[in-house]
Amino acid sequence: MQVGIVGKPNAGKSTFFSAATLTLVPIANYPFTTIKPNHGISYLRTKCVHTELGVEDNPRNSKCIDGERFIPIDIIDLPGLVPGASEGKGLGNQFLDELRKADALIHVVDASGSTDSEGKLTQPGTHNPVDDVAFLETELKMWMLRIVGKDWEKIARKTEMAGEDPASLVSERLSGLGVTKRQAENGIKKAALNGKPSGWTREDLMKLVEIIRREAKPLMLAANKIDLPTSIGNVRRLKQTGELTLPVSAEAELALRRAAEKRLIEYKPGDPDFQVPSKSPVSNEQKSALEMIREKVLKPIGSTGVQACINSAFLDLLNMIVVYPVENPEKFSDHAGNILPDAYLVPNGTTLKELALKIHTEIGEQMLYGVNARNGMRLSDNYVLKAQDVVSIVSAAKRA
Ligand SMILES: Nc1nc2c(ncn2[C@@H]2O[C@H](COP(=O)(O)OP(=O)(O)OP(=O)(O)O)[C@@H](O)[C@H]2O)c(=O)[nH]1
Ligand SMILES: [Mg+2]
Repeated sequence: MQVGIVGKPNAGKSTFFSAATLTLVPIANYPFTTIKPNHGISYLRTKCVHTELGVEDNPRNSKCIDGERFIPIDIIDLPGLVPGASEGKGLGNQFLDELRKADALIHVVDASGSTDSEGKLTQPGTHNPVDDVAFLETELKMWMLRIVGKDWEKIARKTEMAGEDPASLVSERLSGLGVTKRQAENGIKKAALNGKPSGWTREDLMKLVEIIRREAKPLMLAANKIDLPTSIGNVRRLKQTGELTLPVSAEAELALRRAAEKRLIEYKPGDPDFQVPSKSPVSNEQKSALEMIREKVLKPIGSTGVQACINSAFLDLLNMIVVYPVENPEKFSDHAGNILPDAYLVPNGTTLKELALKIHTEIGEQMLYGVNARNGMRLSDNYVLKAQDVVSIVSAAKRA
């Protein structure tokens, strides 16, 4: 699974990325600091079931720290986009193609209003961040339009002659972006495009890609720089756009994670607070900087918001759940005896059979039945998985 970080320059995308991945990337208070995309690994955080089941676990595909399961996800930080990027302004939108594989997007917005629409510093509170939401969505739309609309009339005619349906045409053109035929069908219906595709205008296509973008690349807002006083009112305004919006201080998260890495504090991504161990080598200066984060960010918003965004991107935007497949339902283990080895992120609505196929094609194809490891009850292959399920799949196929 992959999430893309987008937004105008100087909004804090790379700070968010660096905080989420704990990697070093260029960060600076001027536009276009990032000139090529950064790829990294971050983690979705969820309560691990091992505590509830009363066992010690040996995670393989994920990590378990203090009863919290961290499941790896891919994250990409893009160079900033400015209004008119689709016509080549700024760095243009040449990097949007990097988002082809992204399942969801986090739009990092400078909620403090201290950077203008091109990311240049301005008096805090003077820029309205709501404007950034509209322009970014326009750029995404133009990106998709460019892909779907190239030689549209000619290609649409050809497919009409071949008797191919419009949804196949649209989904084929956007298949590189992971757009499915069902999404194309829904889009065509919602955009009320009834006539022949060769007759669809640019406006028709624009309407269509806007709808498809919302489904295929759902987006949420990270209202960043919440530590600055001008952000507070703007978070409310950003929420009014109707987009899922969470308050964030990427800078605070980066500072806390770096401090934790140096063992100055105890802190895990997503924690509501940090602790200073008695033997911590923290200086007075560091202590007061950390205290400031506590007062300005952790206390008012409950966390720095970075982990909350990553979780929300998968659990809310993409409506996914975490499940734990095991081989031995009594021991909650795999064949090597590792307890609760894997945590899988799957779309809500996934059946046991679909999970089995995801784990291994043959195991899925030859699946006999499943077992709910919590109570030993048998589950049929069309059982719809629930969040935090621990399930065993019994198959005629042997595991390697
Ligand atoms: N106060 C405050 N400043 C932040 C926060 N996050 C980032 N910044 C600052 O915002 C500036 C821009 O940060 P970057 O992470 O480089 O921004 P970007 O969006 O990646 O910018 P480009 O790469 O130019 O597109 C830097 O000076 C950061 O220190 C935050 O949560 N609070
Ligand atoms: Mg950057």
